[in-house]
Amino acid sequence: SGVFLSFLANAQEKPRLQKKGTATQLVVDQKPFLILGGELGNSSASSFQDIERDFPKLQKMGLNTVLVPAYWDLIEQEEGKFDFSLIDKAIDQARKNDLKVVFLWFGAWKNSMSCYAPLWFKKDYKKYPRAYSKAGKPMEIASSFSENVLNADNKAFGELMKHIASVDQSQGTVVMIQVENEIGMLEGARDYSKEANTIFNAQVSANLIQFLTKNKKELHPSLSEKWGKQGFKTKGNWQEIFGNDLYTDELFTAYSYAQYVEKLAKTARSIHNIPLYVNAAMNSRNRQPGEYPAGGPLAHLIDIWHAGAPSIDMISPDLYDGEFTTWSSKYKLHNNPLFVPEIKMTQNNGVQAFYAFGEHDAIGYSPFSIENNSEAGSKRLSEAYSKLKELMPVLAKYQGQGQSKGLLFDQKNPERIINFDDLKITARHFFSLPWDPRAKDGSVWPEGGGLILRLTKDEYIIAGSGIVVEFEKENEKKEVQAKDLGEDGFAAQGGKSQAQNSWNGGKRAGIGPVDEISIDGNGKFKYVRRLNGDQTHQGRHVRIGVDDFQILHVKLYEYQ
Ligand code: N0T
Repeated sequence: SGVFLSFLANAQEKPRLQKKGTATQLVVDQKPFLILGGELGNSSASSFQDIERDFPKLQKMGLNTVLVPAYWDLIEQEEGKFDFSLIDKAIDQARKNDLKVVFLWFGAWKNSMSCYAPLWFKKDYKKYPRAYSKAGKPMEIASSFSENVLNADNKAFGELMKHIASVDQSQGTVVMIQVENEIGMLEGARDYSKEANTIFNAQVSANLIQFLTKNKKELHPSLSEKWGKQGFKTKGNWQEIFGNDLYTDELFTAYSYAQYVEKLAKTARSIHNIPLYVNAAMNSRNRQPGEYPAGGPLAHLIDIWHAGAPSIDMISPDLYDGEFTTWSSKYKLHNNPLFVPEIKMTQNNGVQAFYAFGEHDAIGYSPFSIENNSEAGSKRLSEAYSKLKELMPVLAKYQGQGQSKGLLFDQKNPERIINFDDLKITARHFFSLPWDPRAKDGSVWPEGGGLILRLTKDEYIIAGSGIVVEFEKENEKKEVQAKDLGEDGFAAQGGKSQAQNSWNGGKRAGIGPVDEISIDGNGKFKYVRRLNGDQTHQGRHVRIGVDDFQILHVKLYEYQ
């Protein structure tokens, strides 16, 4: 049986990424997997009791994955002595609660700072030097230019990976690793230590220039513009090649962090080869490099990160500033899949998750400090996640072919028009229908959102919460929308009625059956109930109220 067991162990394929059209899928237990996640607050995985208390709650909330810090200071309190009991506890509790785990390596840097470095490391600042501000002030930020820093960090990280390999080789509970946390330089855009200054004033590495030259046509527009202003020079120091400004300092910082991270990534790959990513604090609110963590794995620095850290699979945004559609789209790039490891916890997380998967074929979505979710927030999220769990096999099948769109609406952006085939599909916030008192009484609209998936030319899945969708042929000329009518479909008041619609001939799109469905683990649709009459505005639209999440299966037809 030993032979048989080892066969089984080898047959367990490790979590991995695979390309499908324009999408990148995370494959877990041999199947494409969407991370319906949540990240623990920073200190919540530092005690057995907390882990035991919180993980069952997370399962109830509908998560399938939890993002858990792995703290260097607790793993290696004494130099060279490693303690993985908290890691084991998290893995054990995850298995008991049917959760997958992403470990976050809080190593040399956490939000730029080195607060998670063990005390023996912090105290020995001669051996483990700091980054310096422009004024020459040493900071609580380990220098990325120090071999000693790298070796100490890399050694502990390697031990962590060895430990994970030894306990998880045959199970695949740990699905990804985040290397460090929100790397980036603060107070200024770069380190001004002696080592850093020397490299800053020396020739830019030939490897970097080669990479940028080879990928010149596909560079991020902000980099290509900056480099272009200097005439795409290929020889010189950082300022000669990229110009003399703060953003050049930032490029330099990014490349140094990326090269450092590459060493850790290689260590991980050689021990236990599962997907690796780095996360970034955003350059939002008009801040300059150094006001936000400079040189982190930000979209405008993606090429620098790719050049320095080719073993990292993706750069992932931590989103705390709202405007989810704007910020998420910056990170779904031709060369980067979207994974949202952190997002501010709000009542809108559920609809945002739908949007991320529907619009960007996201790998996952994960609100921060998830164990502290309010009761109302937990309820919304668990409803959303349970529907997304059902949708998972269907989304996986259609990912990467441009068959789905995300919907996300609020008061300011209540509408989106989508074209598939010869259809014009108008999707709106549910409160664009003036029928619900909350639409007009001054209440702040909850975000409405979901996804629309084209199964075939006349068959769609519409899922989410708080949305209303109308179908018409592109060449149809409709002057009165359902929202102009009363809830009964009759003119709400004199003056605007369907009778005003002019007609230019041609075919019209009709709504056939609209069924609420559930979906089984193999992606098979199961009828729950037929929605018709008042629930489709007598065949005028398809909708999901703001208080529920639903999956609807819609068949269309055409008539003349
Ligand atoms: C995040 C988290 C945690 C409205 C902050 C976000 C986590 C780290 N940093 O709670 O510390 O470990 O990755 C920084 C952006 C906050 C902006 C808030 C503005």
